[in-house]
Amino acid sequence: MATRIFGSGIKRREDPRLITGQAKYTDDFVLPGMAHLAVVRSPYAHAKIKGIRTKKAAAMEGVLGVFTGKDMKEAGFGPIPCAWVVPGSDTKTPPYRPLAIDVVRFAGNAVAVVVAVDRYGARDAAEAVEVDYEPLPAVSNAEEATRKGQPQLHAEAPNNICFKWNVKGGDVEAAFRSADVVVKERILNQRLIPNAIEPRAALAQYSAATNEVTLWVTSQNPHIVRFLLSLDTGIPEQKIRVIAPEVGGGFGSKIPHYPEDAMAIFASKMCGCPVKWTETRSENYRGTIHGRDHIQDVEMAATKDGKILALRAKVWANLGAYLSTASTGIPTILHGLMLSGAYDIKNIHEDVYGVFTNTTPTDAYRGAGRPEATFMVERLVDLVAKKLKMDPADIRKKNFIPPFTEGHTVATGITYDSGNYAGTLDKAVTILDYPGLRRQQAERRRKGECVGIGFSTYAEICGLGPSQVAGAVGFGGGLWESAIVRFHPSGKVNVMVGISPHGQGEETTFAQIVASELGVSVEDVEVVHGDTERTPMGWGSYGSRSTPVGSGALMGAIAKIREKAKIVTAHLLEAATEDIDYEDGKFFVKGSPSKFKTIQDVALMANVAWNLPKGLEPGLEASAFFDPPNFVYPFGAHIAVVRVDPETGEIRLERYVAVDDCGRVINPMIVEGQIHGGIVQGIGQALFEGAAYDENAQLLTGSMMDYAIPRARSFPRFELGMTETPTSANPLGVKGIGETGTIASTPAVYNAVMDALAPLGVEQVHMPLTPERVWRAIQQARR
Ligand code: MCN
Repeated sequence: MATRIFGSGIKRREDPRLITGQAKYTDDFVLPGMAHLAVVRSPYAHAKIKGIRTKKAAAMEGVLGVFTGKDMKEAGFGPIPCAWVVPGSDTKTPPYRPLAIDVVRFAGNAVAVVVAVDRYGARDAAEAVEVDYEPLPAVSNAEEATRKGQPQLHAEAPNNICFKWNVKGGDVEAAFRSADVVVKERILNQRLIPNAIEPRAALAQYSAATNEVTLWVTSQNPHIVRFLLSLDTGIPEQKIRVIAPEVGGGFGSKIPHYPEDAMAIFASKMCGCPVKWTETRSENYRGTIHGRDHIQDVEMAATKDGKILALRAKVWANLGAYLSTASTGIPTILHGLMLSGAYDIKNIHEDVYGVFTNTTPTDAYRGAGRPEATFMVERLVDLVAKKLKMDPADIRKKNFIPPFTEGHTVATGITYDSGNYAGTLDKAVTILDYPGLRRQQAERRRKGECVGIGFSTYAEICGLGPSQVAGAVGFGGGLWESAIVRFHPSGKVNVMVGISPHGQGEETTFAQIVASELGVSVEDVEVVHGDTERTPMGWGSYGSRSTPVGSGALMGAIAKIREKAKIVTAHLLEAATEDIDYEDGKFFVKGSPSKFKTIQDVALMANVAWNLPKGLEPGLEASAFFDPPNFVYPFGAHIAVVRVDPETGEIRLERYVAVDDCGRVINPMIVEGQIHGGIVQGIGQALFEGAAYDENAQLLTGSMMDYAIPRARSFPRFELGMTETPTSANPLGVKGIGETGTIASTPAVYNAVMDALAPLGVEQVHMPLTPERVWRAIQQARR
């Protein structure tokens, strides 16, 4: 049966294999003669490598080889490329060698690898590698790292500054001069550690005879990894096959091309056998990218009746010890350009310093840049409201960009596609019964309870494309997508896509699109992704782009299939092609719907080619590329209700209302799932999570015992609503939804807690709002 393109909440077809343990992840692959790789990592955050003694390890039973950075360099393996260099900022790109040669720059920096016949032997031998280090002073705080006299990480980056970038729109100075009120805050948008259930892994099979390699890897974007590997391994791109089998969550952390990808290939080449590396959880905490880590000094200017005039900020963005694949783009393009949020703020100025420190490199973590922007704006809007004694909902409404469908250019220079911000807030406020809730709050406050209501009305940028903009903002790749739709003689379909979903559900939604648009059942459509040899080029799944950009390519291929099907039908029914119409899987002669061919009839005839129009190519297959004309800008209103126990500092989330708008919704069940997961991750930042380093830049939160991630029992049932404001940036009018929850929920919950604590005189607590921090803040305010 044909299905609807929008609004069918069909169940995710990927789930049965995932929840019954039948899915195959990188670590599940076992190849004949496969060896295992273990990585020797620096225990110091900053040190000179005086020497590495490998003999003892090499002599251990089962060890096939022990290799250092020098060996890798001699074998022609170069530094890991950074794919994003911010234009106009004089970005410093010091080499990121997969294995450090002279100096280590963060605790966890790899210095050697051991290959052995089994995993345990490899780990034991890795411990027997002796490295002589000369420890150096280390720095982990980005602002501190820029000060004189601090340890220097890279000779080419004086004062550890990788880049200085700014965004300016309007006349900020004049706006601040004319303002009635100015509010200021120093925000520490803390470092987070992504926690995908599946840790990273890489399995390389190199053939010396052909100089070809296959790499199974935990990646969100195998085509990008192949491209970058061709630059650092010296193996030509057409001889590299990258396969991302099942990937157990990424949340951005599996975008980068990592040193271990190159190490596995190098080891396979050196040892002449397939080599597998799988991360331990503690390696994951130190060796996989982290996210956020901004120090933000922010000011907002407004009139006395609550009209926001300007936003000014200075940000120190911690990049870690080296540049990861996309790290420089996050605090600049994805953060700085979004400082208008959902509001009409005419004057904006932000200076961003990208700073090297002796910490794990940072890169994209769900939301990437937009959570840091949204928190800043949403917090400052609340501070203005507080100062003016305005209701936080009213001040937002007063400053929203009015509804628009044809594009709206904000002070940072970008053009939002469409929006109706007041629409989502109105709906959220209705779901919540806001006036009633405020009355209840007043009542409960009188009884001594600390209850707070917090708002976050966001607009975000996703659906990453167009490629022209990617080039202009320094991204070293394209941002288009491609798709192939292939009909088999039996009428069944394969769809090959360049995107690489890893939990988001496009195997279902893309099948839903094909089924609805071509009249086949969802079960007859197989979506193939995640293998550079089986799929056409694409730039991957991140930045909530798979649907806005990937569906554009899919719709292009579908249109071509329909056109060809009309030609074949016209021939078979002896009619003119322009007289053929299509509806519900049937191609028929206009006005005579009983004279028709199904897509399955056409697929059979096109494939057997017994009776086709003269000159028409056999086969029913089409390929299309889609480069969107703009990004997409989803938006919404989230409201949190919390209760704080003033005696313990414990926070209980009582209600959470989220009304989001991601344009037209393909699969509401999947969209709600994405919003749920996103909200939880954002609240993780507000209440639980935070990476901490000590004065020697040692990670103190290096395991799940020390780094708190949210659990299901911490949350009430989320109350969700939707509005649908289509975009014109793609044929289906869809915007991304994968990150909105994370972007919106952190400030909503934070603002709610601050609202709860306001009567006690608490003005600021740095995230995460752990009971201890909240309790201390209450004690301090009481004093
Ligand atoms: N969708 C829809 N209608 C829309 C928009 C989306 O039905 N209008 C559906 C899509 O077809 C898809 C899902 O919602 O099934 C998410 O689509 P999209 O917003 O395009 O996001 P991506 O597929 O590009 O996923 C990336 C996004 C990001 S950036 C992070 S980080 C993240 C996220 O998705 N990481 C995830 N969600 C995740 N979910 C899981 N399970 N695991 C991760 O690692």
